[in-house]
Amino acid sequence: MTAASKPELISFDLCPFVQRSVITLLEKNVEFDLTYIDLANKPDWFLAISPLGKVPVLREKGEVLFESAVINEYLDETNPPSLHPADPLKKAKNRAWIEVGGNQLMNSFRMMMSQTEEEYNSHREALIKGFKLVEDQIEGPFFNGETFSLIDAAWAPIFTRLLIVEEALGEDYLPGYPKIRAWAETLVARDSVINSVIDGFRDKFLTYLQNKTYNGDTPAYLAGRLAGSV
Ligand SMILES: N[C@@H](CCC(=O)N[C@@H](CS)C(=O)NCC(=O)O)C(=O)O
Repeated sequence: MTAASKPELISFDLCPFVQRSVITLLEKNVEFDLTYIDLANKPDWFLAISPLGKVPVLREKGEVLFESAVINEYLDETNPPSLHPADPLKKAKNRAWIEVGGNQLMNSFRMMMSQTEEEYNSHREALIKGFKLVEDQIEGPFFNGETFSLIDAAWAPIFTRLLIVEEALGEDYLPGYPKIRAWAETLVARDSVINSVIDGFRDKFLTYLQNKTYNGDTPAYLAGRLAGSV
């Protein structure tokens, strides 16, 4: 592959959805370029190609792909062997649970961005409830057993962030879910997951949460709890 034909992933440095695609590219040993943008100040060229104004966007062969799950399916099809289970029913179920992973990412994001303790507790409850049905789906050590799959790439970014915040706050976001806990720990220790985030991710992520304010300069709930932890 020549340098000019490398796929280009448009990214924001803390984005979990981008991380899903970076993990997939790394698992498949695909050479790629990462272009970072500031989501608070989206460049015109990005708005001109991104229908939803969201990252990740993959530029490939002069075309534009968006939506992390779709990008990952494309990367999977074009870079065999597939990271999906071969059985169509199992594959379909994996895709459905990838969708649940997107939902859980949003639940954890809402929890972390909460303005007040009340809001935080309500999002925390939704997050923990959202894990309930997943617990019985995991074969371990990965979702489908011994083999790393696309669904593992989709869920790993949730655990990258949750485990950092758990450790910083002394929280437990996986109470009574031993299989999810073991799955999370397996995923965050994997090379492709470790290498899918920027250097110093932990501190940058905690600093981002610490600096979160609302109504001008009121610290968000976790910003208050995390004060001084980085
Ligand atoms: N469903 C999308 C979600 C992507 C997403 O929400 N990206 C965030 C950053 S992590 C974004 O670009 N937000 C910008 C905005 O909403 O204006 C995917 O899976 O790719």
